[in-house]
Amino acid sequence: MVPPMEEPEPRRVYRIRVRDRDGQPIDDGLLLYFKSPHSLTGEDVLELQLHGNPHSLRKIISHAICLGARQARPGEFLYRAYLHHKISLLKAESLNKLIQAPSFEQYRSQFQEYSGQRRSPIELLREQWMDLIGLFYVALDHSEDDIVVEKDLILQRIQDILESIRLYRKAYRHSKKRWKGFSVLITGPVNSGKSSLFNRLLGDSRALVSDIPGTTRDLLEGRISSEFGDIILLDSAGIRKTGDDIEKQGIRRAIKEINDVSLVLWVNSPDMDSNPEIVIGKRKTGIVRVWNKCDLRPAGRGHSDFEVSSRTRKGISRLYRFLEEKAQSYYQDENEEEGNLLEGDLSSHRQYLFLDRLAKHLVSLRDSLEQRSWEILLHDLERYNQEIQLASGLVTHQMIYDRVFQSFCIGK
Ligand SMILES: Nc1nc2c(ncn2[C@@H]2O[C@H](COP(=O)(O)OP(=O)(O)OP(=O)(O)O)[C@@H](O)[C@H]2O)c(=O)[nH]1
Ligand SMILES: [Mg+2]
Repeated sequence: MVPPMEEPEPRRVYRIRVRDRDGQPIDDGLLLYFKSPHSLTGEDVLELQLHGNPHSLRKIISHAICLGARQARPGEFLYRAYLHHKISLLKAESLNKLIQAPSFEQYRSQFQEYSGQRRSPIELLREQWMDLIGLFYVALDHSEDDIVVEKDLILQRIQDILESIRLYRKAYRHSKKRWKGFSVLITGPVNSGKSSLFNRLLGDSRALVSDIPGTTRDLLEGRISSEFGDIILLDSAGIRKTGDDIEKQGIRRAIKEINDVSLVLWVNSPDMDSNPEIVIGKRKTGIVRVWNKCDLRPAGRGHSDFEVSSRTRKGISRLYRFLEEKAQSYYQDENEEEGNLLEGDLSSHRQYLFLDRLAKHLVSLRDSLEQRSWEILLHDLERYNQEIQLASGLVTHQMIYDRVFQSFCIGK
């Protein structure tokens, strides 16, 4: 694929010409070689910088696969970096969150943690935890001397950690919605042109469009990157009574999203007019009625909030501007609220679950403080401590990490 060469010199940029199997040139680009251990993953890494045409890239990737390569699994580069001690688990989770930030404000806030300007909640809690263990050691080592560690002091420390955990978990529940971004569900009866509208708004042919009712059977996500933050569009299966199992599942997914999204676009058309009863039953506000296919027949007076044609583009830019305005006020409100929240936020659901376990341990420790000796209490603490080290990424545990990294984007 590249001209035969000796092992390239590490960290030097080479100009290359990529050829297909018949020797025909298909792209020009740059090649960089990072020799182990001085690379992101800690392994030998060959980086090709090519023009972004998807057709040439597909050809080059499939040729590389024929030569024995394979595509990276989700999160695999970071996973390998983690295995080679190039990055800690906390840092990897922080980076994953950084990449997914739906607005610049959120990105900036997360970057403070990622770049080390602000410590992560788990790091702060780990310190509080270490202080607590320290007190137990002092109590045990000096139980015969005149240094007395009051159980009240320990109780207070435990309460402090429990309170921090409560606040971090609360903030995370709140921010989970925020990190989802401004989301818009496109729903309505079958065949009304939901997927066509989705494609039109994205300026892309992402969703399949056909005149066969029931074409879309799953939730499809697309992002519009506006200057205020991302608009996350969800195309969904048309809502109707059906005997088809897969379609039923798709409809259930669409209905489930109705309460979770920021806004619902209920799309009707002349051939498929219906009331959004299902939606109205589930949420009272944030439902916008869109009349599509207005090139066939305009909507009746007062029938809809927006009249569009995904085919001729009529009314699309008005709807687009409306979504942008909604996104702007959504992100403004969210940023104002964020100011009232605790500094720092958990980076993953794993951390959220871990804090729940930690809180349970602390409660049982607190409850047994009076009856147990220092030795037994310390023994319990050591047991919990192993879990903390594991959760904060200091000890390898293959199964946990496999799960964590699976939720990352491909190759990141
Ligand atoms: N004339 C006209 N036809 C349209 C318009 N939008 C969509 N269509 C046509 O309507 C048919 C259905 O379009 P889709 O976008 O697949 O509709 P859908 O609501 O996603 O359909 P399901 O996924 O099956 O529920 C297709 O034949 C489209 O070409 C429009 O604005 N005007
Ligand atoms: Mg569809």
